[in-house]
Amino acid sequence: TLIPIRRALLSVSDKRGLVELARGLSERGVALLASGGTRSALLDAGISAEEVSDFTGSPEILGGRVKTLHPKVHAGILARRDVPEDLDALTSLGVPPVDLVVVNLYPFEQTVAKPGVTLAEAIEKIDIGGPSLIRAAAKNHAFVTVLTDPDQYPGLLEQLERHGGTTLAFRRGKALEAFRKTGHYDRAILSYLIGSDSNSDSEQAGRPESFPDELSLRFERRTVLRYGENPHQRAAFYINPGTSGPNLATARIRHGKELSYNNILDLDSALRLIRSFDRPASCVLKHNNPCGAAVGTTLAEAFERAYDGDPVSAFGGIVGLNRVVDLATAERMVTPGRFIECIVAPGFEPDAFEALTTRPSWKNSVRLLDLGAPIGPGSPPPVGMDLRRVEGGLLVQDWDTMQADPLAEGRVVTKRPPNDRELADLSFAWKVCQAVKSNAIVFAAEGQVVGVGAGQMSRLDSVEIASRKAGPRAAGAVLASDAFFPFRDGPDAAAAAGITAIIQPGGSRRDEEVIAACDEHGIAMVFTGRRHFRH
Ligand code: 93A
Repeated sequence: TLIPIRRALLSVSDKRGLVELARGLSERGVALLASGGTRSALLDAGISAEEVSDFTGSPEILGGRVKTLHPKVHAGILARRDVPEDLDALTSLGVPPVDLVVVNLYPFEQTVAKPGVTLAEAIEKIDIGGPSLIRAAAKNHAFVTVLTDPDQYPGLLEQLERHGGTTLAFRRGKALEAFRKTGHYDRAILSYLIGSDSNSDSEQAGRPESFPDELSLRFERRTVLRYGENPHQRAAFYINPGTSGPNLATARIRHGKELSYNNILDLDSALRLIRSFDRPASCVLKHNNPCGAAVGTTLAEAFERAYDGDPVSAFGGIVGLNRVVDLATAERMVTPGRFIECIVAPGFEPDAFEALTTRPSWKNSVRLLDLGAPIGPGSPPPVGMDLRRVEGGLLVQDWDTMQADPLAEGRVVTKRPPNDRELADLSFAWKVCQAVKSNAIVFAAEGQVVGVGAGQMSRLDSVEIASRKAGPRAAGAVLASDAFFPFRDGPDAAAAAGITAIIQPGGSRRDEEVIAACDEHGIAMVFTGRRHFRH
């Protein structure tokens, strides 16, 4: 599998390292072939190379649009060295095999990143010959070596020094890199062209027909994770580079071990929950559902009441906060008997950071994630769209966002309207409910979650779980439901637990029956007209 290199084709835009590489190849007796600009650069350095146009007998034409696109060039790269017919074809063309292809592409991304670049300028930077050379060499990597980046040059010279040729493992590695590069290059062209499309009809925007055929958002691998949801699953975390937060790409770990797959999922839900609140707010996540959430006059109070909502479940939870963590809040977190796995917040005061990272029982296990940006209803909306993998495909939808004031669009449907205290709690519970898995039921009182029923197949079961969690605290509390009640049994169970007001989207065939049940129980009910399923 060791292949010596006798002839190399060089065609590079980025001329870094070119001269050193060419000199190294020349010294080892490799014949060099180069496109116009590349050859000039070599001649300037005193290295001789044959010009591609002399090799093919065809001059560069169309202002350089066609310079290496020639059967002689591609035959020399693509011929299988173990197929006699391929070798015969080379002989009859009078073409020697090319064993090494060194290409880097027109700088498309750098060009379109410049302000004021025109479409025509961008299009001229779409490299055609370069990717063809790269893909041909990568396809034939059983015999041919392809280099696509100056950083790879020293490695090649080392191979030649050590083995007198390239190993299959080396060629295969570079071929993978090559296809990664050309794939990335085409995606960059596509995103640019989608972004610069001035024909998009504004009336069409948002209609399913106006969805792009391909998704243009870029994903870049941030880290390989230890494992996925379970230890037998491999996993990695990909981010959208260049976004402005607050999100998990802009957030930075300030302390603690690396995040796990499940940590990241929980942190995402924590951010979704706290971003709905203006007032100091905090939540505790377990298995991607909030077991506690609260607002307060201070952050310390909000945290205390969030943790206290269900202190048994909260142990080992993920805590989200929408204010910079101060010492008072940190001290409540490190209270003996409490344990938190991750804390995400817009920042940490130095004394709070100190308190959270020096306690012996804590410092090795807690992870502190700094959002580096404020979070709340005024934060920039999430970028791109919500993507979710299914076997054989991908589901794409808009992010489920929360209205700044859900009550503003709501309508009271019962005889008794909610009082001011109930209104405040309904708004609070509705915002929390958006972050709970369906069927979602949230009981809340005085800006504190007192019971949650999550992920049940029957809405009634969720009500019963929430009321069991709340116990006596359900008396006088309000209820939020992420979707309509299909029957009156849910409100009946809520009334039995002591619930005095309900917020839900409405829209059931049996709305009348459900409203009548609430009127019977003296419950005040608001329809929001907006559903927040979360699966
Ligand atoms: O315009 S092209 O797509 N037509 C070609 O046939 C072609 N062959 C190589 N651009 C082409 N290239 C690119 O030219 C290479 O990918 C490289 O980026 C650049 C090197 O040109 P020069 O050697 O003239 O500086």
